[in-house]
Amino acid sequence: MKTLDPDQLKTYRARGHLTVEGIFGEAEIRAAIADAEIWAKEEIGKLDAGQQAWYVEGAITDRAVLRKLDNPIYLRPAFRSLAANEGLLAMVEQLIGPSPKAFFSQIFFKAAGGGGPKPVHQDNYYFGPNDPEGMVTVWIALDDADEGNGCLYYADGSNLGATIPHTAPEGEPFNLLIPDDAAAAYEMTPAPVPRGGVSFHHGNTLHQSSDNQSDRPRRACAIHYGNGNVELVHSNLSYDADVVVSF
Ligand SMILES: O=C(O)CCC(=O)C(=O)O
Repeated sequence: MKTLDPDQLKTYRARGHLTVEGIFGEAEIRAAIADAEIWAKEEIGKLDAGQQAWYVEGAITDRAVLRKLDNPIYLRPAFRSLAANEGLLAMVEQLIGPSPKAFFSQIFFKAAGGGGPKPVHQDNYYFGPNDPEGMVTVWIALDDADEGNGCLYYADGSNLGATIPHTAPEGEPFNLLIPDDAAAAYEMTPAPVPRGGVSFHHGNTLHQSSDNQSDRPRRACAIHYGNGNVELVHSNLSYDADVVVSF
């Protein structure tokens, strides 16, 4: 089984993120995408007005397009099997310690032709773990993600700093972000990831993604793991303890 080598661990500790290509094979990725698309069709009609504001991208075309779906690891076997991948879990344990549990997971659809941006933020501000070193986000590229279709951008080394106060735009209490003047102090570096690869990021690492103006989707699955001792003690959004999956 492939694990992270000392250089990769050093890179992660210094920059707060690390890209590893080829963790998942084409068959697993295809199965996950097929399931995500079926699930999205089922869910989009069920959303009430409040949920639509958060989950639907209104402006792309006259057709509503889902922005994201929550908790695929808990709800969908195709995604649970990605999260349970033995090699992936070994890497997660190298980064945060033993007995990982997935607190939350999300599929981001970032549709072709206008899938919206995600502003600069730190995942630890959202989750509020008792141990900031104990959380890692595993961001699985379901499509090739690059600067053209809205890959992630990171502020290298921001994992070594503290969490910064976030604010939420009027009417979007869920969209916690670093205000523009504070975010402008950081240089953001693109982190392209080929389909089937993973970008790991530390909970304090500042990151963002731009909109997708290409004609290619940029679908991804983010899994937020903590080690076995992590508890979310001061989270700024509410997370359901019943959907935590331990590995
Ligand atoms: O995929 C995106 O555009 C945002 C992902 C993100 O913020 C995360 O995985 O923490």
